[in-house]
Amino acid sequence: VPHAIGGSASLRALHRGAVAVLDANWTGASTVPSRGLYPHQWSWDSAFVAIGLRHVSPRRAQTELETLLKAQWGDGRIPHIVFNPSVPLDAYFPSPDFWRSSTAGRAAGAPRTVQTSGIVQPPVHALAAWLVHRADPGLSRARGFLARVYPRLAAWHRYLVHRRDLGGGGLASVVHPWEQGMDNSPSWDAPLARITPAPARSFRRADLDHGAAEDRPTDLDYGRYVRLAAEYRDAGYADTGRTRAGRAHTDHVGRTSHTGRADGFAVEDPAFNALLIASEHALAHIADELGATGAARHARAERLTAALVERLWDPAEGMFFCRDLNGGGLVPERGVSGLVPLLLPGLPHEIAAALVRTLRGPHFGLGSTTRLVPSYDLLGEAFDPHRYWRGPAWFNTSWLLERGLALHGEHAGAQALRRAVLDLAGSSDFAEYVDPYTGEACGTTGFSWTAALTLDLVH
Ligand code: 2M8
Repeated sequence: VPHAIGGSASLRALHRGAVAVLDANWTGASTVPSRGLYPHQWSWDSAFVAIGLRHVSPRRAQTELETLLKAQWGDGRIPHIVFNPSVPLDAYFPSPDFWRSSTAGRAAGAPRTVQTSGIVQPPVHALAAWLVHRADPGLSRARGFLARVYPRLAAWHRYLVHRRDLGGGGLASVVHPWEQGMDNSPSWDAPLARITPAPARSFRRADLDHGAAEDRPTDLDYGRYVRLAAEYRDAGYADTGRTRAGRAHTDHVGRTSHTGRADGFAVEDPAFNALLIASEHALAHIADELGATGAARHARAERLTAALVERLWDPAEGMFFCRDLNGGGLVPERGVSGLVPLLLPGLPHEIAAALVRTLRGPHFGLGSTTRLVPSYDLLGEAFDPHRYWRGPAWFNTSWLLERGLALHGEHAGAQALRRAVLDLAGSSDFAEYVDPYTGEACGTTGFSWTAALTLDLVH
């Protein structure tokens, strides 16, 4: 256990508190992000949870990932939510009767026995599986953990690289803001503006039973989320014909096409792709460990890194941006997503250095005006220190950037960020997110990934 952070007694208390949160949110086979607001299993939450749990129970960390992977679809996608059948339908919206995975997702190979959503989340899983293995290789080998998860993780990456390369430039696209995980980021405002919202009376927001309205997305945002998800569902969760170019192609080969209007949502996001790349490197390590060779996977990860730089890097701004495939071009909003590629080992040195400068500069203020990395540009017109992914600081993104800083030799910066994560996780009662200036807790408390990533940084 490291020193500092107010001494080892408070570190021990922090450790105990984090373990208590994860115990309270454990359902027997997986962990809910939060009992009230998010009472099911979420995909990238579970990956972060496993990364923390491996320090206290490698067995439970393995189970967390295995439970998620059991809900994988035949086409390789890992659904963003796996529903707990014992939770009442009205406890979370959208519920299984909205997604109708086992019927609407049949052609895409949705499982029959478990209900899931039909969209995905960032691919942190192979990275998590590798870190979980390394925490207790003996247990992992005895249980055949990697041998069992490897084919599923490989199918997941195959799905993203082949079925989701909607822009044709080698990167994976997201087709819904919930897929990228930063639901109401200002980066989505322009691509979402084209979407006609579903009428407010057609759904009921269960999230407002648990979270303050001013900390959450707006009703207008939700109308658009619902419209996009319903359209994807009604198209059988198929990934063809979702961009202008894709639709023209679909028309040409004579299949039933949509109208040819660019009314969908298809975005290449820097964090989503950076996590795919980090996970592809992890998959290479897993292949090596299993006696195969990871070389082809490392090479693929390098190709993806080159595509990321080619398509999303802006040298003048010193950060990555989202590419809107239907609106054409980079979205000029500075989101924390554009800094996350710092965690990549294969990043050119000058890009890593520029990202560190941007992180410390006026837009993110790390080490000067902010305590943790804000989710969005402090100077941006849409900045709001309390509203979800439009400004507040989240613990998972700071954890990712702490790794990135350490990887690129910024040890003092990494250490300061680590200390800030631990301080604020403790003082906010493991909040979902915090005001980036004051550290005041927002959203729900007792939030699983905050507790799990705290554990990871305590160890
Ligand atoms: C938030 O997203 C869900 C929809 O997936 C919601 O708002 O209901 C996001 O913060 C997402 O990144 C996270 O995985 C999820 C559960 O913690 O909550």
